[in-house]
Amino acid sequence: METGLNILKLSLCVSLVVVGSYAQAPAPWNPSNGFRPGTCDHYECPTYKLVEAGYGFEIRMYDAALWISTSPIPSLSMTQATKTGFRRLNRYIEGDNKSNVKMNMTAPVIAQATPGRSVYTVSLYLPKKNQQNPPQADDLHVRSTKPTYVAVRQIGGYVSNNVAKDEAAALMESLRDSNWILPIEKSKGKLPAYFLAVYNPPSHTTARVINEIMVPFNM
Ligand SMILES: *[C@@H]1O[C@H](CO)[C@@H](O)[C@H](O)[C@H]1NC(C)=O
Ligand SMILES: CC(=O)N[C@H]1CO[C@H](CO)[C@@H](O)[C@@H]1O
Repeated sequence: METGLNILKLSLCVSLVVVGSYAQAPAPWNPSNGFRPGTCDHYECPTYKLVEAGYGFEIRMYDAALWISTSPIPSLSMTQATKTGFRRLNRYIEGDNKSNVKMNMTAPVIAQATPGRSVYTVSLYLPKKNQQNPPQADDLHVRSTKPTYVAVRQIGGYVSNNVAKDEAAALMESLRDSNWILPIEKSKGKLPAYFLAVYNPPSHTTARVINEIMVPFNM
């Protein structure tokens, strides 16, 4: 009896470990439905044209945009750095800036990994209304981006550092046989390896979690 119970406990443990590791593995390559993240129905998001809804990936062409960015945040965890950065950007949006201007919250919050270093830059899209004259802040930078191609993979659930890395690898794998892989490979080194885009603010616990891995590239 005692032994039977222990075996039961052990098999329960093993199956939990197996379920746990399945939950970490990237989802299979489903055909992209080309839908915009739902958060963008309620918050202003950077605009783009859908170029291709592929199998496991989406190619988008983002319009030129203006962003407010933190300085590089040293952290061992991309998720932690994103939270720290978001807190500062949220204060900026709420009026903690040199012009004391309050803005509307936007989405997504974007974390950019720096290859080979444990530092992350966290950025938030500036509302169109405030792009003409973005308020300055001592410790934040206004950055502009040119129109950019981006390969995207949508992911649900909590994103740890390892999930972000695995999903970025899965995105690249799904692009392997497409015409996009050549320009992506050619852009490597000139552009950051990947971004993590987080669409639901930390205060939204009920909304379905959608995050995106983004690989920018030039044509
Ligand atoms: C926020 O967005 C609403 C709706 O678009 C707009 O009416 C309002 O003026 C905006 N507020 C600010 C502070 O920009
Ligand atoms: C970081 C920064 O510049 N913060 C300023 C933003 O605006 C408020 C209100 O004017 C100032 O008190 C902050 O110092």
